[in-house]
Amino acid sequence: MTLAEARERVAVLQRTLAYHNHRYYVQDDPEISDAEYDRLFHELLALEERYPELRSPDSPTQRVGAPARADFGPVAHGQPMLSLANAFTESDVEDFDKRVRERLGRSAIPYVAEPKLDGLAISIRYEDGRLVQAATRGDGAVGEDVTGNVRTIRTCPLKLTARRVPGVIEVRGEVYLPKAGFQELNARQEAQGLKAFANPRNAAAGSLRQLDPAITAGRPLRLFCYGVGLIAGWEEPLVSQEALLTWLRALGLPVNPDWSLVTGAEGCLAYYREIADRRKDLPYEIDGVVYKVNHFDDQRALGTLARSPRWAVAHKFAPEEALTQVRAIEVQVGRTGALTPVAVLEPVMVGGVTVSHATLHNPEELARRDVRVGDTVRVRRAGDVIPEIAGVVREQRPEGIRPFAFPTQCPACGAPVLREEGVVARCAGGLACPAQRRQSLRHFASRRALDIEGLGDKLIEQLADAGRVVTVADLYSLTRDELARYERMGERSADRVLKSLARSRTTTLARFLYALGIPEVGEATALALARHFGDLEPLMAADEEAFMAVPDVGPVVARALQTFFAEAHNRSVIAALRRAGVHWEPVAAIATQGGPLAGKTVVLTGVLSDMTREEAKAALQARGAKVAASVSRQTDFVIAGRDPGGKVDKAREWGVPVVDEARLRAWLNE
Ligand code: 9MJ
Repeated sequence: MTLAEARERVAVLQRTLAYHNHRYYVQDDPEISDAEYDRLFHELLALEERYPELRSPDSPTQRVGAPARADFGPVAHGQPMLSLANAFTESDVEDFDKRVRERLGRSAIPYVAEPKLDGLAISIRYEDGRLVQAATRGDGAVGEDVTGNVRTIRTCPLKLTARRVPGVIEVRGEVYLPKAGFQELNARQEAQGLKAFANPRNAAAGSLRQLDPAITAGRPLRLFCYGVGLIAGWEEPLVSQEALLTWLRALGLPVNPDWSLVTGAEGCLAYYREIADRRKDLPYEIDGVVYKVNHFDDQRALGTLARSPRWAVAHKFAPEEALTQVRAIEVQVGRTGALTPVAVLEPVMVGGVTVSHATLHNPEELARRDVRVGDTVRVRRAGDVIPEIAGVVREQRPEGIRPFAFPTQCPACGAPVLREEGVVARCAGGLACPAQRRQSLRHFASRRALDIEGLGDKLIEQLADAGRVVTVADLYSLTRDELARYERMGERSADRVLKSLARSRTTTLARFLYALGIPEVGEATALALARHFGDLEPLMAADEEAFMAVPDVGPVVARALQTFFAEAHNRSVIAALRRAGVHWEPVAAIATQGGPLAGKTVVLTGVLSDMTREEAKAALQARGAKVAASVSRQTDFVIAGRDPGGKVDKAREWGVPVVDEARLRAWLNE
């Protein structure tokens, strides 16, 4: 090869590798296998070694690691984002209207009726007409920052177009994928060999939670606005939902045109029927309609319950059903060995989504319904939930088919199946069962547990089946060379897994407890345990009674905890994890890093009911917050107790979010 030829080849390789790097790290959507990438990479390395003058600083061989990824920091909503109570029947709607009439002491109530989009609720904050922040609903008080992604939604204005706009406005709406966009996206996913999304809602949610706005930008997301939260710097009163929708449009925001002003329950129900008729022709997916009392002074008079307003209700469409045949019944093995029967179905469309599996919950439920292979069944899907079998069409049962015989041996390992007092059937194999091994590894590595990126299903399956990784502690002895030899792996993937494993060694006690996969212990319980005991030693030394002293831990969970920690095998896995370097800060010491309060400037005002101002101040500072005496533009939140006084008015004027004591307590407990 001449120098000229080498120069040309190096240029091609550099460009090609840069492209595939971007696909892999940034788009999370590789086009070529790791092995192919490694081959190209090594070809380039060899050429650059032979001709050092061709090695440039921006060559892929000179780059270390992947681009940094943003995260979804917390955003406190200036006004809570409400959710809606549900109505399922006409009489539920009549009851709703009756309650409204009685409370207001009037009849013939005007309502605004709107289609209820099946998307993702969002709050978008404009300051002086410019989009400054967008957040998901979260728990209603605090959501996740998705500004970069919302900015890519083509129908979402970055700047309000009206001549006069409020100083601050939080616009509330729904991000969704139109039906056509959903089909287009899924066709693209499939063409690229990626998994199709089950429904438009999932697709919209997945798109909005992309770490790279470039990906979100490629998704055909849309927005409809239907409400407001905080408004500041705006003198004109808003009198009704009808006026609000008109005003939002005038500001340049997209508003669904299919709303209508109706009167009384009768008007609501007529609207419902009309929309139900038009549903399949609408360009967007809906799961019902919403009725809102039109006048805002009536809304204020009615007030809001814990999470949802008394002045609105979501009238949901009935779940959709379809008939299909049961091809097979499979028994899946969970991480704790629980066996779940699942019906494998002749694929069928249910409400616009293809369904091929339905859960049968547990052996008792399966026996009660007597679902058999070959049966014709009614499959039901309501909104987001996992499809289920609503019933068997007995008249269509073929002759001679037998009831399903629930296995007495685990289908994955052959160990005996134990039937516990309740309804659960469990494989007795423990970690000798490859299916349980796989599931416990999957759980351990999952995002909310130790978050080991790159340790995917395929790799877990190979590691577990080869017997290389039996307990989760074995993960930490994996080497680069060893990992790179597994199917679909390469040096790059091996490095990624090792890097994530190294990162996972530093964790929190709550995550660690959750990751252990103790039966009955979910994230919330793990957190409560971590807070109560502070560290692992006192927790492992506790007895049932001591566990019961933890908030929300009852006898069942206490028993499960004691059984788990009494088991010698579990203790040895925990010891091995610690020897491998897995560690955390004792809980009381968690202070200034991360957390919703780190680096925030807050102002306290009013009387707090379960701590003094000084105590609150110390607790806030311990979590990295700065506590200021007065409200300014730099203030992130005002925390208001009883009788708060002028600081809250000042906050509203500046558009600074005001949160209550319950929110403060939640943050302090985080
Ligand atoms: C949807 N999902 O289309 C509301 N919604 O109002 C409409 N949601 C809502 N309104 C108050 N049209 C809380 C939620």
